[in-house]
Amino acid sequence: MSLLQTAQFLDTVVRLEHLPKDDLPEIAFVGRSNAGKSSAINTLCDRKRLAYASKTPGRTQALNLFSLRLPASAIERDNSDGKKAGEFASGEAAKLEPVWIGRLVDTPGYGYAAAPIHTKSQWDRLAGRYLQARKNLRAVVLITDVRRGLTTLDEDLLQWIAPGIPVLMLLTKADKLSHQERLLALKAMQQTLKAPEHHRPQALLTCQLFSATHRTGLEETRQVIKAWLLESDQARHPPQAV
Ligand SMILES: Nc1nc2c(ncn2[C@@H]2O[C@H](COP(=O)(O)OP(=O)(O)OP(=O)(O)O)[C@@H](O)[C@H]2O)c(=O)[nH]1
Ligand SMILES: [Mg+2]
Repeated sequence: MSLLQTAQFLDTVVRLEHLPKDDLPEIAFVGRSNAGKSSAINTLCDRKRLAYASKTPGRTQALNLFSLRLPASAIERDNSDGKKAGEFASGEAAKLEPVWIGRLVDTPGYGYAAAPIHTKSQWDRLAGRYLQARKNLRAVVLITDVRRGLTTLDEDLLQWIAPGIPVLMLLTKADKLSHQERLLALKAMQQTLKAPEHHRPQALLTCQLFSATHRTGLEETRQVIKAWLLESDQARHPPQAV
């Protein structure tokens, strides 16, 4: 088992004041409406209906929080027992007091109408303010449909997120393209992201092919998220109720 498979639903929040008041790191999943944010969370966590995915665009209207934990022994683990840090046998979770490591946050999608992100007041009030003001925000997973490339709204979003926050862009629904088309789309996106207007060092803005249905890019994405959470200064906390 690994970190993301421990995810459990914590809360649905429509006002920022109701977010948890601890300092655990949070990874936000953001992107256009219907891009596949909730499906990506479900696949990454190996669960069918953890986050609510739907054919109806705009299904996710609130911030949905999912807690991640590890048995204490898995945090500082070296390779001596053959397991990597953050991995553990399934029985171990039950035996040991868990340590809460952080949270995944599913956010409402943007992009119903062709207006700049900051004029969409409902999105702005909740997801927009969350992304700009939440001190727990450790990193962002930006979900984009591999067939659409980077839209103006996604570019707006990149400007919106503080420059020091790392962003992993998942080019999802990769199963909809042929192998060759996928590689071309990835290359094109890597090129696009080098443009100076994105104002983010390359190490803080990476992209990855992904498919929730075909489980493409799953392990790579899990590793990135795990590293963000376990390398975070805030990651080591005594067990606490959440
Ligand atoms: N083929 C394919 N379909 C996908 C993939 N990921 C998501 N979908 C489909 O895309 C639709 C939208 O997925 P969601 O995960 O609900 O998208 P969302 O971004 O959470 O949508 P909102 O919450 O409405 O913003 C659903 O019909 C999913 O089944 C994928 O990797 N491949
Ligand atoms: Mg959703």
